Amino acid sequence: MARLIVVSNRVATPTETKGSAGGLAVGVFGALKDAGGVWFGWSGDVVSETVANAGPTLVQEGAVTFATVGLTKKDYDQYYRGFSNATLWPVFHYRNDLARYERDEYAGYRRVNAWLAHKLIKLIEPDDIIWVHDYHLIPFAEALRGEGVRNRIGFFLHIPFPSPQVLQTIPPHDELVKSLCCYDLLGFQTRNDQQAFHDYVAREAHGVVRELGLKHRQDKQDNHSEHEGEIEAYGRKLRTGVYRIGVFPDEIAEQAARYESRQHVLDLKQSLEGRKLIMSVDRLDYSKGLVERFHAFEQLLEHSPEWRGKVTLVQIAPPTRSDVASYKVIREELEREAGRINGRYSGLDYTPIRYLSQQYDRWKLMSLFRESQIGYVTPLHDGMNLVAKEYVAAQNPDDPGVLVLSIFAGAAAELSGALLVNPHDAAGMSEALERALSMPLAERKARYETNMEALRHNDLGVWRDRFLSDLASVPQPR
Ligand code: ADQ
Repeated sequence: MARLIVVSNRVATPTETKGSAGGLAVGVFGALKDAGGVWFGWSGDVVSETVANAGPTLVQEGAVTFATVGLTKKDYDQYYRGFSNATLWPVFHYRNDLARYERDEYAGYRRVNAWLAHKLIKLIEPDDIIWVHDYHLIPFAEALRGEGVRNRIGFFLHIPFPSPQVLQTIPPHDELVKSLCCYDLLGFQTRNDQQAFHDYVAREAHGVVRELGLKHRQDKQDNHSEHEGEIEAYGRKLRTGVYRIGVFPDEIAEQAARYESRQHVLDLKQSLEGRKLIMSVDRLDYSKGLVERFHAFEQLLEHSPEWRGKVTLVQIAPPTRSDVASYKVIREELEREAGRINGRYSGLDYTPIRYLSQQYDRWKLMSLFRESQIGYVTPLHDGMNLVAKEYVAAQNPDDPGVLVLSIFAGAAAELSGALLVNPHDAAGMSEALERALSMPLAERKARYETNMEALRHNDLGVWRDRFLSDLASVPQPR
Protein backbone atom coordinates (compact mmCIF):
# COMPACT_ATOMS: atom_id res chain seq x y z
CA MET A 1 0.00 0.00 0.00
CA ALA A 2 1.25 3.49 -0.88
CA ARG A 3 2.19 5.81 1.97
CA LEU A 4 0.03 8.86 2.63
CA ILE A 5 1.16 12.45 3.03
CA VAL A 6 -1.42 14.81 4.50
CA VAL A 7 -0.81 18.54 4.09
CA SER A 8 -2.94 21.04 5.99
CA ASN A 9 -2.46 24.59 7.17
CA ARG A 10 -2.38 23.43 10.79
CA VAL A 11 -1.15 20.03 11.90
CA ALA A 12 -2.78 18.38 14.90
CA THR A 13 -0.37 17.45 17.68
CA PRO A 14 0.07 13.72 18.37
CA THR A 15 -1.97 14.19 21.58
CA GLU A 16 -4.85 15.82 19.68
CA THR A 17 -5.14 12.85 17.36
CA LYS A 18 -5.90 10.61 20.33
CA GLY A 19 -8.08 12.76 22.50
CA SER A 20 -11.23 14.72 22.13
CA ALA A 21 -9.74 17.66 20.16
CA GLY A 22 -11.75 17.12 17.00
CA GLY A 23 -13.17 14.32 14.93
CA LEU A 24 -11.41 15.42 11.77
CA ALA A 25 -7.94 15.14 13.30
CA VAL A 26 -8.77 11.67 14.58
CA GLY A 27 -10.22 10.62 11.22
CA VAL A 28 -7.27 11.82 9.16
CA PHE A 29 -4.81 10.35 11.62
CA GLY A 30 -6.60 6.99 11.29
CA ALA A 31 -5.76 6.92 7.57
CA LEU A 32 -2.17 7.96 8.25
CA LYS A 33 -1.73 5.25 10.86
CA ASP A 34 -3.01 2.58 8.47
CA ALA A 35 -0.91 3.63 5.48
CA GLY A 36 2.06 5.12 7.34
CA GLY A 37 3.28 8.51 6.24
CA VAL A 38 3.65 12.16 7.04
CA TRP A 39 1.38 14.95 8.32
CA PHE A 40 2.92 18.21 7.19
CA GLY A 41 2.03 21.88 7.77
CA TRP A 42 2.36 24.97 9.93
CA SER A 43 3.00 24.45 13.63
CA GLY A 44 0.88 27.48 14.57
CA ASP A 45 3.99 29.34 15.81
CA VAL A 46 5.29 32.66 14.53
CA VAL A 47 9.09 32.44 14.61
CA SER A 48 12.27 34.14 13.40
CA GLU A 49 13.49 33.58 9.85
CA THR A 50 16.34 31.42 11.11
CA VAL A 51 14.01 29.13 13.04
CA ALA A 52 11.54 28.95 10.12
CA ASN A 53 14.26 27.99 7.68
CA ALA A 54 15.65 25.34 10.03
CA GLY A 55 12.37 23.36 9.87
CA PRO A 56 10.59 21.07 9.49
CA THR A 57 10.57 19.71 13.02
CA LEU A 58 9.87 15.99 12.93
CA VAL A 59 8.03 14.02 15.62
CA GLN A 60 7.60 10.29 15.09
CA GLU A 61 4.49 8.51 16.38
CA GLY A 62 4.47 4.89 15.24
CA ALA A 63 4.38 4.87 11.43
CA VAL A 64 3.43 8.55 11.26
CA THR A 65 5.81 11.50 11.09
CA PHE A 66 4.43 14.85 12.22
CA ALA A 67 6.42 17.45 10.26
CA THR A 68 5.85 21.10 11.14
CA VAL A 69 7.36 24.46 10.29
CA GLY A 70 6.98 27.88 11.92
CA LEU A 71 6.07 30.99 9.92
CA THR A 72 7.79 34.37 10.08
CA LYS A 73 5.68 37.36 11.05
CA LYS A 74 5.65 38.60 7.44
CA ASP A 75 4.56 35.19 6.12
CA TYR A 76 1.86 34.91 8.78
CA ASP A 77 0.55 38.39 7.93
CA GLN A 78 0.50 37.92 4.18
CA TYR A 79 -0.32 34.23 3.73
CA TYR A 80 -2.53 33.46 6.73
CA ARG A 81 -4.05 36.64 8.11
CA GLY A 82 -4.05 38.39 4.74
CA PHE A 83 -4.87 36.49 1.58
CA SER A 84 -6.25 33.31 3.22
CA ASN A 85 -8.46 34.90 5.84
CA ALA A 86 -9.14 38.42 4.62
CA THR A 87 -9.59 37.58 0.91
CA LEU A 88 -10.35 33.90 0.24
CA TRP A 89 -12.43 33.14 3.33
CA PRO A 90 -14.92 36.04 2.93
CA VAL A 91 -15.26 35.66 -0.86
CA PHE A 92 -15.71 31.89 -0.70
CA HIS A 93 -18.48 32.56 1.88
CA TYR A 94 -20.11 35.13 -0.42
CA ARG A 95 -19.04 38.09 1.74
CA ASN A 96 -17.28 40.18 -0.90
CA ASP A 97 -18.29 43.20 1.14
CA LEU A 98 -15.85 42.08 3.86
CA ALA A 99 -13.03 41.03 1.54
CA ARG A 100 -9.94 43.04 0.70
CA TYR A 101 -7.36 42.36 -1.94
CA GLU A 102 -3.72 43.37 -1.59
CA ARG A 103 -1.22 42.35 -4.24
CA ASP A 104 1.60 41.87 -1.77
CA GLU A 105 -0.54 39.56 0.37
CA TYR A 106 -1.35 37.45 -2.65
CA ALA A 107 2.35 37.35 -3.55
CA GLY A 108 3.06 36.28 0.05
CA TYR A 109 0.39 33.56 -0.20
CA ARG A 110 2.04 32.09 -3.29
CA ARG A 111 5.51 32.53 -1.82
CA VAL A 112 4.61 30.64 1.37
CA ASN A 113 2.92 27.86 -0.61
CA ALA A 114 6.09 27.48 -2.72
CA TRP A 115 8.27 27.55 0.40
CA LEU A 116 6.14 24.95 2.16
CA ALA A 117 6.18 22.73 -0.93
CA HIS A 118 9.95 23.00 -1.06
CA LYS A 119 10.19 22.03 2.61
CA LEU A 120 8.09 18.93 1.98
CA ILE A 121 10.08 17.66 -1.02
CA LYS A 122 12.73 15.84 1.04
CA LEU A 123 10.05 13.81 2.81
CA ILE A 124 8.27 12.57 -0.33
CA GLU A 125 8.85 9.05 -1.68
CA PRO A 126 8.00 8.15 -5.30
CA ASP A 127 4.75 6.23 -4.63
CA ASP A 128 3.35 8.45 -1.88
CA ILE A 129 -0.17 9.76 -2.24
CA ILE A 130 -0.46 13.41 -1.25
CA TRP A 131 -3.71 14.80 0.22
CA VAL A 132 -3.83 18.58 0.58
CA HIS A 133 -6.52 20.32 2.64
CA ASP A 134 -8.29 23.61 2.24
CA TYR A 135 -8.14 27.11 0.90
CA HIS A 136 -4.79 28.10 2.40
CA LEU A 137 -3.05 25.69 0.04
CA ILE A 138 -4.62 26.17 -3.38
CA PRO A 139 -1.23 26.68 -5.16
CA PHE A 140 0.51 23.85 -3.28
CA ALA A 141 0.31 21.19 -6.02
CA GLU A 142 1.45 23.67 -8.66
CA ALA A 143 4.51 24.42 -6.54
CA LEU A 144 5.25 20.70 -6.08
CA ARG A 145 4.84 20.08 -9.81
CA GLY A 146 7.26 22.94 -10.42
CA GLU A 147 9.82 21.01 -8.36
CA GLY A 148 9.30 17.90 -10.49
CA VAL A 149 6.95 15.96 -8.19
CA ARG A 150 4.93 13.42 -10.19
CA ASN A 151 2.98 11.81 -7.34
CA ARG A 152 -0.80 11.72 -7.22
CA ILE A 153 -1.99 14.86 -5.43
CA GLY A 154 -5.56 15.43 -4.25
CA PHE A 155 -7.19 18.52 -2.73
CA PHE A 156 -10.22 18.74 -0.49
CA LEU A 157 -11.96 22.08 -0.05
CA HIS A 158 -13.63 22.29 3.38
CA ILE A 159 -15.45 25.54 2.63
CA PRO A 160 -17.92 26.45 -0.15
CA PHE A 161 -16.70 27.13 -3.69
CA PRO A 162 -18.30 30.38 -4.89
CA SER A 163 -20.14 30.92 -8.15
CA PRO A 164 -17.94 32.27 -10.99
CA GLN A 165 -19.14 35.87 -10.71
CA VAL A 166 -18.34 35.97 -7.03
CA LEU A 167 -14.95 34.31 -7.51
CA GLN A 168 -14.13 36.91 -10.15
CA THR A 169 -14.09 39.61 -7.49
CA ILE A 170 -10.66 38.25 -6.52
CA PRO A 171 -8.40 39.79 -9.18
CA PRO A 172 -6.16 36.72 -9.75
CA HIS A 173 -9.16 34.34 -9.90
CA ASP A 174 -7.88 32.78 -13.10
CA GLU A 175 -4.51 31.93 -11.54
CA LEU A 176 -6.26 30.32 -8.56
CA VAL A 177 -8.37 28.07 -10.76
CA LYS A 178 -5.35 27.25 -12.89
CA SER A 179 -3.51 26.25 -9.70
CA LEU A 180 -6.41 24.02 -8.68
CA CYS A 181 -6.14 22.26 -12.02
CA CYS A 182 -2.63 21.07 -11.05
CA TYR A 183 -4.23 18.56 -8.67
CA ASP A 184 -5.34 15.13 -9.87
CA LEU A 185 -8.52 15.03 -7.82
CA LEU A 186 -10.55 17.90 -6.38
CA GLY A 187 -13.04 17.09 -3.63
CA PHE A 188 -15.94 19.37 -2.69
CA GLN A 189 -18.41 19.22 0.20
CA THR A 190 -21.55 19.50 -1.93
CA ARG A 191 -22.79 19.19 -5.46
CA ASN A 192 -23.35 22.97 -5.57
CA ASP A 193 -19.69 23.62 -4.85
CA GLN A 194 -18.55 21.15 -7.49
CA GLN A 195 -21.00 22.67 -9.97
CA ALA A 196 -19.71 26.18 -9.28
CA PHE A 197 -16.17 25.02 -10.02
CA HIS A 198 -17.29 23.26 -13.23
CA ASP A 199 -19.14 26.41 -14.29
CA TYR A 200 -16.02 28.50 -13.89
CA VAL A 201 -13.88 26.03 -15.84
CA ALA A 202 -16.40 25.75 -18.68
CA ARG A 203 -17.34 29.40 -18.98
CA GLU A 204 -14.29 31.37 -17.94
CA ALA A 205 -11.37 29.02 -18.60
CA HIS A 206 -12.85 27.53 -21.78
CA GLY A 207 -12.02 24.10 -20.44
CA VAL A 208 -13.83 20.86 -21.16
CA VAL A 209 -16.07 19.57 -18.37
CA ARG A 210 -17.50 16.09 -18.52
CA GLU A 211 -20.18 15.40 -15.96
CA LEU A 212 -19.95 11.66 -15.57
CA GLY A 213 -23.15 11.52 -13.56
CA LEU A 214 -23.67 9.33 -10.57
CA LYS A 215 -20.90 6.91 -9.99
CA HIS A 216 -22.12 3.49 -9.01
CA ARG A 217 -19.71 1.48 -7.01
CA GLN A 218 -19.22 -2.27 -7.04
CA ASP A 219 -20.38 -2.85 -3.52
CA LYS A 220 -24.17 -3.23 -3.58
CA GLN A 221 -24.43 -1.99 -0.02
CA ASP A 222 -22.77 1.20 -1.01
CA ASN A 223 -25.09 3.84 -2.29
CA HIS A 224 -22.75 6.71 -1.65
CA SER A 225 -22.94 7.45 -5.34
CA GLU A 226 -21.96 10.99 -6.00
CA HIS A 227 -21.46 13.07 -9.07
CA GLU A 228 -18.12 12.64 -10.63
CA GLY A 229 -16.57 15.06 -13.05
CA GLU A 230 -13.67 15.08 -15.44
CA ILE A 231 -11.99 18.31 -16.40
CA GLU A 232 -9.58 19.26 -19.14
CA ALA A 233 -8.23 22.73 -18.67
CA TYR A 234 -4.94 24.61 -18.74
CA GLY A 235 -3.32 21.63 -20.46
CA ARG A 236 -4.18 19.16 -17.67
CA LYS A 237 -6.75 16.49 -17.08
CA LEU A 238 -8.18 15.95 -13.60
CA ARG A 239 -11.15 14.54 -11.72
CA THR A 240 -13.62 16.16 -9.37
CA GLY A 241 -15.99 14.62 -6.87
CA VAL A 242 -18.36 15.31 -3.98
CA TYR A 243 -17.25 13.95 -0.62
CA ARG A 244 -19.48 14.98 2.26
CA ILE A 245 -17.47 15.12 5.45
CA GLY A 246 -19.05 13.32 8.41
CA VAL A 247 -18.54 12.40 12.05
CA PHE A 248 -18.29 9.12 13.95
CA PRO A 249 -21.87 9.22 15.32
CA ASP A 250 -21.73 6.20 17.61
CA GLU A 251 -18.61 7.42 19.37
CA ILE A 252 -20.22 10.83 19.94
CA ALA A 253 -23.41 9.19 21.25
CA GLU A 254 -21.41 7.09 23.67
CA GLN A 255 -19.32 9.99 24.98
CA ALA A 256 -22.31 12.34 25.30
CA ALA A 257 -24.12 9.72 27.38
CA ARG A 258 -21.03 9.09 29.50
CA TYR A 259 -20.64 12.79 30.32
CA GLU A 260 -24.33 13.26 31.01
CA SER A 261 -24.06 12.90 34.76
CA ARG A 262 -20.97 15.09 35.16
CA GLN A 263 -21.07 18.17 37.34
CA HIS A 264 -21.15 20.74 34.50
CA VAL A 265 -24.34 19.19 33.13
CA LEU A 266 -25.96 19.02 36.56
CA ASP A 267 -25.02 22.67 37.19
CA LEU A 268 -26.53 23.74 33.90
CA LYS A 269 -29.70 21.77 34.55
CA GLN A 270 -30.08 23.30 37.96
CA SER A 271 -29.53 26.82 36.66
CA LEU A 272 -32.21 26.36 33.99
CA GLU A 273 -34.87 25.64 36.62
CA GLY A 274 -36.95 23.59 34.20
CA ARG A 275 -36.64 25.99 31.26
CA LYS A 276 -36.14 24.65 27.76
CA LEU A 277 -32.64 24.94 26.34
CA ILE A 278 -31.56 25.98 22.85
CA MET A 279 -27.86 25.30 22.13
CA SER A 280 -25.66 27.00 19.55
CA VAL A 281 -21.94 26.36 19.21
CA ASP A 282 -19.69 28.00 16.65
CA ARG A 283 -16.35 29.57 16.10
CA LEU A 284 -17.06 33.29 16.26
CA ASP A 285 -17.25 34.00 12.54
CA TYR A 286 -19.49 36.22 10.40
CA SER A 287 -20.33 33.25 8.15
CA LYS A 288 -22.09 31.49 11.01
CA GLY A 289 -25.10 33.84 11.12
CA LEU A 290 -24.94 34.56 14.85
CA VAL A 291 -26.52 37.99 14.82
CA GLU A 292 -29.39 36.84 12.55
CA ARG A 293 -29.91 33.92 14.94
CA PHE A 294 -30.16 36.23 17.97
CA HIS A 295 -32.70 38.38 16.12
CA ALA A 296 -34.91 35.38 15.33
CA PHE A 297 -34.77 34.32 18.97
CA GLU A 298 -35.75 37.85 19.92
CA GLN A 299 -38.76 37.60 17.59
CA LEU A 300 -39.82 34.42 19.36
CA LEU A 301 -39.85 36.25 22.69
CA GLU A 302 -41.53 39.27 21.14
CA HIS A 303 -44.33 37.51 19.27
CA SER A 304 -44.89 34.52 21.57
CA PRO A 305 -44.91 35.99 25.08
CA GLU A 306 -45.78 32.59 26.55
CA TRP A 307 -42.14 31.60 25.92
CA ARG A 308 -40.68 34.52 27.88
CA GLY A 309 -38.97 33.16 30.95
CA LYS A 310 -39.44 29.61 29.65
CA VAL A 311 -36.60 29.20 27.19
CA THR A 312 -32.88 30.00 27.28
CA LEU A 313 -30.47 30.27 24.36
CA VAL A 314 -26.89 29.26 25.19
CA GLN A 315 -24.48 30.50 22.53
CA ILE A 316 -20.90 29.28 22.83
CA ALA A 317 -18.65 31.18 20.43
CA PRO A 318 -14.96 31.58 21.24
CA PRO A 319 -13.24 34.28 19.17
CA THR A 320 -11.04 33.18 16.28
CA ARG A 321 -8.79 35.18 13.94
CA SER A 322 -9.21 38.14 16.25
CA ASP A 323 -6.39 39.99 14.47
CA VAL A 324 -8.51 40.23 11.29
CA ALA A 325 -10.55 43.46 11.44
CA SER A 326 -13.93 42.03 10.40
CA TYR A 327 -13.78 39.57 13.32
CA LYS A 328 -13.54 42.42 15.82
CA VAL A 329 -16.61 43.98 14.27
CA ILE A 330 -18.73 40.83 14.49
CA ARG A 331 -17.68 40.28 18.08
CA GLU A 332 -18.70 43.79 19.08
CA GLU A 333 -21.99 43.50 17.24
CA LEU A 334 -22.83 40.21 18.89
CA GLU A 335 -22.02 41.44 22.38
CA ARG A 336 -24.14 44.53 21.76
CA GLU A 337 -27.11 42.54 20.49
CA ALA A 338 -26.97 39.96 23.29
CA GLY A 339 -26.89 42.83 25.79
CA ARG A 340 -29.78 44.63 24.12
CA ILE A 341 -32.02 41.54 23.91
CA ASN A 342 -31.18 40.53 27.47
CA GLY A 343 -31.93 44.08 28.64
CA ARG A 344 -35.33 43.80 27.02
CA TYR A 345 -36.42 40.37 28.23
CA SER A 346 -34.39 39.47 31.34
CA GLY A 347 -36.06 39.10 34.71
CA LEU A 348 -34.44 39.06 38.14
CA ASP A 349 -33.98 35.31 37.78
CA TYR A 350 -33.96 34.96 33.97
CA THR A 351 -31.45 35.79 31.24
CA PRO A 352 -32.71 34.79 27.78
CA ILE A 353 -29.31 34.64 26.04
CA ARG A 354 -26.22 33.24 27.72
CA TYR A 355 -23.35 34.20 25.48
CA LEU A 356 -20.13 32.38 26.39
CA SER A 357 -16.90 33.16 24.62
CA GLN A 358 -14.66 30.50 26.10
CA GLN A 359 -13.52 27.27 24.45
CA TYR A 360 -15.14 24.07 25.70
CA ASP A 361 -13.87 20.53 25.66
CA ARG A 362 -15.46 18.52 22.85
CA TRP A 363 -17.12 15.86 25.00
CA LYS A 364 -18.43 18.51 27.36
CA LEU A 365 -20.09 20.20 24.38
CA MET A 366 -21.66 16.93 23.28
CA SER A 367 -23.17 16.39 26.73
CA LEU A 368 -24.62 19.92 26.64
CA PHE A 369 -26.12 19.13 23.23
CA ARG A 370 -27.76 16.06 24.74
CA GLU A 371 -29.29 18.14 27.50
CA SER A 372 -30.91 20.63 25.13
CA GLN A 373 -34.25 20.59 23.30
CA ILE A 374 -33.00 22.42 20.20
CA GLY A 375 -29.73 22.54 18.26
CA TYR A 376 -29.81 25.94 16.60
CA VAL A 377 -27.35 25.90 13.67
CA THR A 378 -27.99 28.68 11.19
CA PRO A 379 -24.92 29.70 9.15
CA LEU A 380 -25.29 32.13 6.25
CA HIS A 381 -22.90 29.88 4.30
CA ASP A 382 -20.98 26.84 5.50
CA GLY A 383 -19.06 24.11 3.69
CA MET A 384 -20.63 21.35 5.78
CA ASN A 385 -21.02 22.35 9.46
CA LEU A 386 -20.01 19.48 11.67
CA VAL A 387 -21.72 20.99 14.72
CA ALA A 388 -25.07 20.11 13.11
CA LYS A 389 -24.00 16.49 12.73
CA GLU A 390 -22.50 16.34 16.21
CA TYR A 391 -25.72 17.74 17.68
CA VAL A 392 -27.78 14.94 16.17
CA ALA A 393 -25.31 12.23 17.19
CA ALA A 394 -25.24 13.45 20.80
CA GLN A 395 -29.01 13.14 21.37
CA ASN A 396 -30.69 10.74 23.72
CA PRO A 397 -32.59 8.35 21.36
CA ASP A 398 -35.47 8.12 23.85
CA ASP A 399 -35.94 11.88 24.12
CA PRO A 400 -34.09 13.59 21.28
CA GLY A 401 -33.82 17.32 20.68
CA VAL A 402 -34.66 18.92 17.33
CA LEU A 403 -32.10 20.30 14.90
CA VAL A 404 -33.01 23.68 13.41
CA LEU A 405 -30.65 23.99 10.47
CA SER A 406 -29.85 26.58 7.81
CA ILE A 407 -30.44 25.62 4.20
CA PHE A 408 -27.02 27.17 3.49
CA ALA A 409 -25.08 24.60 5.52
CA GLY A 410 -23.71 21.72 3.43
CA ALA A 411 -25.21 19.39 6.06
CA ALA A 412 -28.74 20.41 4.98
CA ALA A 413 -28.41 18.16 1.91
CA GLU A 414 -28.17 15.10 4.17
CA LEU A 415 -30.08 15.89 7.36
CA SER A 416 -33.63 15.76 6.06
CA GLY A 417 -34.93 15.20 9.59
CA ALA A 418 -33.94 18.75 10.57
CA LEU A 419 -36.27 21.74 10.47
CA LEU A 420 -34.68 23.65 7.62
CA VAL A 421 -34.68 27.44 7.80
CA ASN A 422 -33.48 30.41 5.79
CA PRO A 423 -31.18 32.42 8.09
CA HIS A 424 -32.24 35.66 6.38
CA ASP A 425 -35.86 35.07 7.41
CA ALA A 426 -36.12 35.95 11.10
CA ALA A 427 -39.86 35.28 11.22
CA GLY A 428 -39.43 31.87 9.59
CA MET A 429 -36.65 30.94 12.02
CA SER A 430 -38.67 32.04 15.00
CA GLU A 431 -41.60 29.89 13.79
CA ALA A 432 -39.25 26.91 13.43
CA LEU A 433 -38.02 27.43 17.00
CA GLU A 434 -41.57 27.49 18.26
CA ARG A 435 -42.44 24.38 16.30
CA ALA A 436 -39.38 22.57 17.64
CA LEU A 437 -40.13 23.63 21.23
CA SER A 438 -43.61 22.14 21.00
CA MET A 439 -42.83 19.08 18.85
CA PRO A 440 -44.35 15.81 20.08
CA LEU A 441 -41.98 13.02 21.11
CA ALA A 442 -42.99 10.69 18.24
CA GLU A 443 -42.08 13.29 15.62
CA ARG A 444 -38.82 14.15 17.36
CA LYS A 445 -37.86 10.49 17.41
CA ALA A 446 -38.74 9.97 13.75
CA ARG A 447 -36.69 13.02 12.73
CA TYR A 448 -33.78 11.94 14.90
CA GLU A 449 -33.78 8.45 13.39
CA THR A 450 -33.81 9.80 9.84
CA ASN A 451 -30.82 12.02 10.65
CA MET A 452 -28.93 9.30 12.51
CA GLU A 453 -29.30 6.94 9.58
CA ALA A 454 -27.79 9.56 7.29
CA LEU A 455 -24.88 10.07 9.72
CA ARG A 456 -24.13 6.37 10.04
CA HIS A 457 -24.41 5.84 6.33
CA ASN A 458 -21.85 8.51 5.54
CA ASP A 459 -19.54 8.78 8.50
CA LEU A 460 -16.09 10.32 8.68
CA GLY A 461 -14.46 7.02 7.71
CA VAL A 462 -16.55 6.78 4.53
CA TRP A 463 -15.59 10.33 3.56
CA ARG A 464 -11.89 9.68 4.09
CA ASP A 465 -11.79 6.24 2.46
CA ARG A 466 -13.77 7.29 -0.60
CA PHE A 467 -11.52 10.27 -1.22
CA LEU A 468 -8.36 8.26 -0.80
CA SER A 469 -9.50 5.34 -2.92
CA ASP A 470 -10.55 7.72 -5.71
CA LEU A 471 -7.20 9.48 -5.48
CA ALA A 472 -5.32 6.18 -5.57
CA SER A 473 -7.20 5.20 -8.72
CA VAL A 474 -6.31 8.25 -10.85
CA PRO A 475 -3.52 7.55 -13.32
CA GLN A 476 -0.12 8.67 -12.05
CA PRO A 477 0.85 11.96 -13.76
CA ARG A 478 3.77 11.71 -16.16
P1 ADQ B 1 -15.45 25.22 10.85
O1 ADQ B 1 -15.81 26.51 10.19
O2 ADQ B 1 -14.55 25.30 12.01
O3 ADQ B 1 -14.85 24.16 9.82
P2 ADQ B 1 -17.58 23.31 11.86
O4 ADQ B 1 -17.68 22.23 10.86
O5 ADQ B 1 -18.91 23.75 12.37
O6 ADQ B 1 -16.91 24.60 11.28
O7 ADQ B 1 -16.73 22.88 13.14
C1 ADQ B 1 -15.59 22.11 13.08
C2 ADQ B 1 -15.30 21.54 14.46
O8 ADQ B 1 -15.02 22.55 15.42
C3 ADQ B 1 -16.45 20.70 15.03
O9 ADQ B 1 -15.94 19.46 15.45
C4 ADQ B 1 -16.96 21.51 16.20
O10 ADQ B 1 -17.42 20.74 17.31
C5 ADQ B 1 -15.75 22.31 16.62
N1 ADQ B 1 -16.20 23.57 17.22
C6 ADQ B 1 -16.92 24.54 16.63
N2 ADQ B 1 -17.18 25.54 17.49
C7 ADQ B 1 -16.61 25.18 18.67
C8 ADQ B 1 -16.54 25.77 19.96
N3 ADQ B 1 -17.14 26.93 20.21
N4 ADQ B 1 -15.86 25.12 20.93
C9 ADQ B 1 -15.28 23.93 20.69
N5 ADQ B 1 -15.32 23.31 19.49
C10 ADQ B 1 -15.97 23.92 18.49
C11 ADQ B 1 -14.60 24.11 8.39
C12 ADQ B 1 -15.77 24.53 7.49
C13 ADQ B 1 -17.02 23.68 7.79
C14 ADQ B 1 -16.69 22.19 7.66
C15 ADQ B 1 -15.43 21.85 8.46
C16 ADQ B 1 -14.98 20.42 8.20
O11 ADQ B 1 -16.06 25.90 7.66
O12 ADQ B 1 -18.07 24.02 6.91
O13 ADQ B 1 -17.77 21.43 8.15
O14 ADQ B 1 -14.35 22.71 8.12
O15 ADQ B 1 -14.84 20.17 6.84
